[in-house]
Amino acid sequence: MTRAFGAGVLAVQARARRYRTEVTERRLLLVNGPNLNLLGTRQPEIYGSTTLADIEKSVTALAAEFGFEVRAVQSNHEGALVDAIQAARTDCAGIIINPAAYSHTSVAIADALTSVELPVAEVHLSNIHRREEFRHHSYVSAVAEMVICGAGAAGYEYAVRYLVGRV
Ligand code: CA2
Repeated sequence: MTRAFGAGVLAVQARARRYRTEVTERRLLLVNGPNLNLLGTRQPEIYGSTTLADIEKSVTALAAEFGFEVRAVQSNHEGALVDAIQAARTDCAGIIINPAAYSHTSVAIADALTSVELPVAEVHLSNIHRREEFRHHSYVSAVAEMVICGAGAAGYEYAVRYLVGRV
């Protein structure tokens, strides 16, 4: 009786694992941090004229070519970004993140990215190393597998190509 129950539990766990594996391999989390909701409306000389909606659409379309879904999240709030990253642990295969200003300040976001144990691609539209000194350091870069900056919106597409080839 105990054995049968035990076997049932194992079967359920095996099914759950199979399901989680399938889902995990087919979804990327795309995270954009504070003020990136304003993309395309101001400072086009630095950030270009592409809107965040354009970026989310092109990332989604490109990922779909490789059989991946995309969950897109933008928030101006650090805790909401941490929550979105934590939620990806069980159902995403990788994370593309532009942490925006939190790149330079947030140990919490870096810790969340470490804790989910997923490959992380960090994207910056501008070349942060050619800008003010305070933008030269990113806490996220230390936990990201790949970092791309200065390529504009195309940087997100490079990140998709990296992650789908990686997972
Ligand atoms: O170059 C990037 O992608 C940044 O992550 C953008 C952040 C900045 O703090 C980082 O140093 C580099 C700022 C995003 C602000 O986005 C705006 C977009 C349009 C208008 C105003 C702000």
